[in-house]
Amino acid sequence: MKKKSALFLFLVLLGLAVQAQKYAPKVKPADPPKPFGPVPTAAQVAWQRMEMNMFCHFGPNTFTGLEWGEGTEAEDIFNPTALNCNQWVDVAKKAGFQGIILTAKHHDGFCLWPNPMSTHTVRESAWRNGKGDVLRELAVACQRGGVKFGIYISPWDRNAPTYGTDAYNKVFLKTLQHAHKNYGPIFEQWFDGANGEGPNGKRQVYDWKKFNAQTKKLQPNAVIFSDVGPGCRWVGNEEGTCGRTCWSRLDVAGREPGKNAPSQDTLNAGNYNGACWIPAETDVSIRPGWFWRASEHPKSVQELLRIYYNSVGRNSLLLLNVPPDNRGLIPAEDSLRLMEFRAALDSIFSNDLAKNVRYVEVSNYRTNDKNPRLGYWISVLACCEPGPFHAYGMVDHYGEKNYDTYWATDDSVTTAWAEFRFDAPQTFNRVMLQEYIPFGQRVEKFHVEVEDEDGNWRTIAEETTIGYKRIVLTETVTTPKVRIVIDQSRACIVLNRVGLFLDTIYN
Ligand code: FUL
Repeated sequence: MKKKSALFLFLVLLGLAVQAQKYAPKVKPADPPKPFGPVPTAAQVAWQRMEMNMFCHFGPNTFTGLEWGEGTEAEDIFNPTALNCNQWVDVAKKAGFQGIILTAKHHDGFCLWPNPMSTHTVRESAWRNGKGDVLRELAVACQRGGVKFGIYISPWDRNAPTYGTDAYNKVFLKTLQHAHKNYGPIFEQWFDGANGEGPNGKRQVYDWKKFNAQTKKLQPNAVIFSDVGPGCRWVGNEEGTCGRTCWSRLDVAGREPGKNAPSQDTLNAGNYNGACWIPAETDVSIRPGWFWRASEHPKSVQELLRIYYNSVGRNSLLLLNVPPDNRGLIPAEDSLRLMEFRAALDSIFSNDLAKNVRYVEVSNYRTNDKNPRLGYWISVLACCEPGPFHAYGMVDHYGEKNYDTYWATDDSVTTAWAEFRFDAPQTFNRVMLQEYIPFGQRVEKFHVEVEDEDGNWRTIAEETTIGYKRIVLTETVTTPKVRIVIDQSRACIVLNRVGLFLDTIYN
């Protein structure tokens, strides 16, 4: 009987809630915000959301121990004894990488595929009697494993006889064409900015317009990397450190990779008023060198976590180089280190304490309601949800999974706060924030406050930009209330995620 009456009460309440929803005065939802400044293409948004990709430097240098091959190495030098790209993909997947980029041709000019424009390729080597093709093996393995595939092709070529003349631009275009037409879709084309002398002592004047135009035509979804984009930019160093202030905007008019690229500081922080959307990519190696050497070893988990926080946590994508060895396999010590890194990331980020939020209040949100309710209890009943644009969308039951729900303020409101309350105090030291970048990057100053034991608000972090993702490292706090305060935004605020985490590993 007791059970029955509880059920009856529940049904009555549910009925009332549904009725309340039905008869609540209907307010037409506000319009979404307008984009601000340059905005990413759909391909750039998809690219940024990959967050972590694996770089593979592999070629003659793997066998000679050089970082920059001379271009005169005998083709037979390249002779991996047990190449298995499925193993690379397996390691990448288990580590949580979404894509793999292979150095199909490094500065020494050696091509890991039988490029008809060159006589310095796998075809001329004794490896698999000249029938091997690393690009093919990796493209197939990536497709099989559901990992995206990207290509690094160095414009600088220390082997090509035509390098330094007009003819080389045509050779390079044909080289790109061959790689872009025969190995399926690529998600990123990596153009190295290094531009030294060719075999005849000359430097090349590159035809970047044609290189980019042809790439866009043959691989429309590929994000093009270089010092100046157009798809994404070098972060300005190889240490794995993006600027604490990082705009995904850059001015590139009149600039070219490797010649008059922006300064390394500018690449690191972007341009506040940059005319183009060219986000930062942080490329760094798990080992001291880019290529494998028996004498070198992978970085520690602590160092990898530092790199993660300084790249993914600072509005940049992380491209971590994990070089295969002279057998053509990712060495066990590197894959073990990556598994430890993955386990550390999972232990930190799999438990988002923001999921425990019970009440969300904002100082403002976009609504046509003249007297809007600002605070909401997180509820399972749709009738008690505030509709789009309340900060509720950053933490509710669909907020984390649904990238496209966001808190947005009125057009005129560029300073605002969102408060998150819990039933019981939560202990954390990482605050994750995300701006909804399809509408551009806006926030230039924010801080985080928590309520201390005496009921006073205390600031635990003050930062500048957010961008696609910002992870703020704070002291460890235990609190029932957290406030995200946006002090300055360049247009109305648009945030789609807040996360709170406890990291007990990185120090
Ligand atoms: C640099 C190159 O010179 C290095 O060898 C490496 O490939 C790195 C990713 O880019 O510019």
